[in-house]
Amino acid sequence: MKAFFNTSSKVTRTLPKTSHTKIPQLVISHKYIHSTLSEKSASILSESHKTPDASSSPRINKGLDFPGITKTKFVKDMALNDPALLQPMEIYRLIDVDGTQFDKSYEVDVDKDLAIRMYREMHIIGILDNIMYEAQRQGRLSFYMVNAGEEASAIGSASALKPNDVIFSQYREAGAILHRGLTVKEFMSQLYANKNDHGHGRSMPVHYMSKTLRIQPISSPLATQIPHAAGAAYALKVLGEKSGVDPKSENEIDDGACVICYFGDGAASEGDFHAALNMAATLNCPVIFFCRNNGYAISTPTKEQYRGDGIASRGIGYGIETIRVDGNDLLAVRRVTQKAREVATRDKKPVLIEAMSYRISHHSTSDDSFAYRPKREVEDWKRKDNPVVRFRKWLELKNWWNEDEEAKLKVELKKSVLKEFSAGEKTLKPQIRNIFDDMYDTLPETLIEQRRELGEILDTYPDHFDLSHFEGGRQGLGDK
Ligand SMILES: Cc1ncc(C[n+]2csc(CCOP(=O)(O)OP(=O)(O)O)c2C)c(N)n1
Ligand SMILES: [Mg+2]
Repeated sequence: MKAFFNTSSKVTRTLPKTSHTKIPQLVISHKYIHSTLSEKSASILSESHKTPDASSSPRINKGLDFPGITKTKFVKDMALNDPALLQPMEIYRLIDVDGTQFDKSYEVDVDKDLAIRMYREMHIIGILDNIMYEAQRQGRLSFYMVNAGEEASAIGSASALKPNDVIFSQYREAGAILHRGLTVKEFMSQLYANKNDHGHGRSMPVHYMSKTLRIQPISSPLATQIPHAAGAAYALKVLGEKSGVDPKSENEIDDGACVICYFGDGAASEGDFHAALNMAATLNCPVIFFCRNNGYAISTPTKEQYRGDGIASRGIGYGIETIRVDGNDLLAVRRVTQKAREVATRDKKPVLIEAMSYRISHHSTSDDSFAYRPKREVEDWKRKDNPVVRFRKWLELKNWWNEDEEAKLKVELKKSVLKEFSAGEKTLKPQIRNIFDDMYDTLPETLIEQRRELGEILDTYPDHFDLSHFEGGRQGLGDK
């Protein structure tokens, strides 16, 4: 056995001395395989991508063609493929931590209006987070999840989408939802489960949705959105859905709509993730899988979640074009998502993006992260690389932003978010009949019976059930 596994004599432990160490131009590609395997394996692969030459290919000489793999060679040297020898996938960065342009080869396609809009959105999310976190602490809200540290990933990616692209989100992508057009009032209606909530108050806070904006409802069980997203993308392709933009106005071809599916590194540990990626790859679904790798799944750090090269390496394994991006760099995220969108819609196939970031906040209001990570680690991240500060530095270098505007913006936004907060909190809850409605087209006998029983209980014990906060009060049950 020992001899069988002892391959060290055949394998050198040095990493390949190629150009892989420098940050590449924007390439979303299976070329990762070439750039990450040991030199020896990479050369085998690149040769195998050439048109097979019957005289030099032992496989063709022997007339063999295994159906289960793409074309490769037979070798005499037996060696295990050791992932430790692979170069980790690089991270694309466009703007450096100090706000200067890192990838100077690219002309940023964001004008002042869009830049300021996205910067405002980053602040709206921050203010929303602060207010709602405090509201939960004061017992005015049951639950909340903060987005801090991931504003750039959410807003940058959403800015690359077209109106008919469907958004499937996990829960920490409020920035994407805001950018798509959900108003602060709508956020508050969902958080307070009031009568204006699109979900009729049935879900816990942060489960946003909007049919008109094509934002699918957030679902608590992790990763369920990933196969749904693959399926939705397949449907868009089959139905030939357009992107929703007048091609003439944008001076471009409309290759159709796609799906973007957000999920965390932890969700990528679920079986649904694997099923979805394989389905999307084999059925050629136009879906952008957008993984936010923020280092934690609640208290489980990524180093305890997996041994491979993050989540990106899994895309390659499924034959999906993949790119890793600096998730704290809004403009880099926008650019890679534009590229991913182009590939997904034009070539009708999935693309995987892994956005590297750090979860600054506790997981949720039910979590105290200092029980499992040092405060110092969080403070370091906040200080050294904050996506909002990085974007602001870029804006300032362009002379599009200054101290005064910053101060004014914060006051203005806090005022307007607080206004919606009070209004949302005071608005009546939906009619109580909503707990029975919408699951079935016509209410079945069993549910009619349950509704009748509930009415009886409410009538028997009126002092125990204060229905004054629900629209229509007792009458809102709709049983009489
Ligand atoms: C199927 C399932 N298992 C466990 C949970 C509990 N849970 C909620 S969020 C979470 C961590 C998810 O981490 P990640 O996907 O990395 O997202 P992040 O919170 O870091 O943004 C877990 C384990 C759940 N909601 N669903
Ligand atoms: Mg995570």
